Amino acid sequence: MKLLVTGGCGFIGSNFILEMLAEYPDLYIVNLDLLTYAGNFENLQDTIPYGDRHRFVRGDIADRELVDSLMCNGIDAVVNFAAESHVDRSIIDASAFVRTNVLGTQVLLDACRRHGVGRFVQVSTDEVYGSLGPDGAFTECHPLAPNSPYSATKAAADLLVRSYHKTYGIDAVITRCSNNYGPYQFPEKLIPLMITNAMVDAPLPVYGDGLNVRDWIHVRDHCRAVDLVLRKGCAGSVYNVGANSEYPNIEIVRYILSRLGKPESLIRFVKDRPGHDRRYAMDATLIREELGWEPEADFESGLDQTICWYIEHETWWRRVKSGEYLTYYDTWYTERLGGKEAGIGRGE
Ligand code: NAD
Ligand code: TDX
Repeated sequence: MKLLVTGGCGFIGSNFILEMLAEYPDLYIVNLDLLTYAGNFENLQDTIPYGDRHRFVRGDIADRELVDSLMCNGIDAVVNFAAESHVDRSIIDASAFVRTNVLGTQVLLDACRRHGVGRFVQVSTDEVYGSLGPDGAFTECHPLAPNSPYSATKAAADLLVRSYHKTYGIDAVITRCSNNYGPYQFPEKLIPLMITNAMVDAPLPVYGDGLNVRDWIHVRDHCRAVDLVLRKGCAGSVYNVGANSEYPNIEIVRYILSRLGKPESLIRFVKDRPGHDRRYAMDATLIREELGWEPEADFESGLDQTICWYIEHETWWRRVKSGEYLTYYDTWYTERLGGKEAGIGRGE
């Protein structure tokens, strides 16, 4: 099988490629990634032993010519991880989100159509459903009600995928997963941001009252779900993915501090994220019952392993937390934390 994986140098894409190469000796992967601020070729160092079974192409999923040239070389299936993925950045400027998440998906779908690609997997998110009250969980039938520019572009992409299936008969499937954690996550997201800030005694910015709830899943469990959907999912279906692991943000932040032996005085309750969804929770009954998927990681030990990974990979995240990251950190956190404190978070 020859698979085109987009966004394979990001957090989930790189974990997926490594898992897939190890699992399937007959699999060849073309990895199309633009290497934006979030893409890091270092994440794929462990693919070296796999030789030509992993081929990296630097480029844009919205570049029609390039995508066409890759697809005309006998691609059997596409897994689309490539995206602008951070809600806060989409609040600062949504332009790149519209280009990559919406236009990029359309370009990939058009190329699949032209070249008769057998299967298209769109990696989407629980955020397309909007926000939940204190009870219940999102099923695949929940109406789409995205609240951030990020989630609006992901929802738009999902609708394009649906329409290409209905209109042109493209064999497409959508996964919608809850919040991932694990190795190689970019330290702008809650868990790696809190771990890496705490490690250098920088303040930990918690939005609002810290009681927003997220439903956490280990990245490897998400990757196994995407693999199952790729191989066995029913064309035209949506599959929710989640591990029934809901926690308020503040509980996670306190847990990280206790594991690192750092004081809770590092916590700062800061101005909330605009449009901040209160709670996400996924009902993953369909993928469990239809495809037999089960999450393996338990949250506490998965988080402990993740904390250890960031302790052991300090060179990795220190390199990542430089350059463009500093500009972003200043733009988003300076006012929230006060100039001097933001400086500590950027490593001064
Ligand atoms: P990430 O930001 O870590 O990685 C995104 C990757 O896409 C990067 O390697 C980047 O270089 C690449 N990319 C961006 N624009 C591109 C373009 N125009 N052309 C080619 N490559 C481009 O994101 P992630 O957390 O790994 O998320 C991967 C996918 O999973 C996204 O589609 C996201 O919406 C979805 N998702 C993420 C989570 C989560 O908790 N992180 C949860 C559910 C769904
Ligand atoms: O500094 C922070 N302080 C804080 O309180 C950051 C960065 C986050 N938070 C809160 C906001 C959320 O309630 O933590 C929670 C998690 O935030 P993020 O890590 O930014 O994730 P979220 O907005 O929930 O979106 C994530 O899950 C769904 C991914 O980034 C998306 O790509 C995915 O689609």
